[in-house]
Amino acid sequence: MQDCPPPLIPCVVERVQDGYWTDTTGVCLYDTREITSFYEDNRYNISYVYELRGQVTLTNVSDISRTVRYHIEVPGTLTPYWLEPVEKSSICLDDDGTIVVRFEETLEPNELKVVDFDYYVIYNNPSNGADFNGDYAVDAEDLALLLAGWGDVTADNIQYDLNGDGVVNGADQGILFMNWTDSSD
Ligand SMILES: [Ca+2]
Ligand SMILES: [Ca+2]
Repeated sequence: MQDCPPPLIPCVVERVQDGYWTDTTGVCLYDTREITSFYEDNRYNISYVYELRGQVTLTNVSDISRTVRYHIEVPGTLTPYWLEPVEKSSICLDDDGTIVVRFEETLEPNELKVVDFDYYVIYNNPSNGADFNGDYAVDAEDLALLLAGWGDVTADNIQYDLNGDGVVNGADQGILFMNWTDSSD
């Protein structure tokens, strides 16, 4: 975990839900600089992997050289609290799970810079892989999937071979039961 850069003045953003992806368009117009962004991420569908990709355009509209900065900030509250990040590309993660991506370019008068980006965070899967349908619970739905994939491993059922011994059987069912999610309601 790290201390991420402090927030900047918020821009005008518009978000549209497009199935798995959330599409964001951002526009910041100031006297000295203009920033536009378009990106997509799966902030509302994080199932062990968070993905963020898109494009930011930074423009210096003043008549002196200046540094133009822009942040994309994704609240950690959109991530289930028990997901622990284990691997990430070069982005910042705060203690509360907030994801911050910082763009910074020093630009000459009227110069613009287009930045394409593609970032990810991989979270720990605390179910040892037994949450087959990715709904954050190991329950009867996952058990049904494992039972339907019973037998020697093929391309169709390999995900249910939790111990990797080439067969889906009672040993894998035992691992699933060990990771069964306690009911909270
Ligand atoms: Ca599940
Ligand atoms: Ca097995």
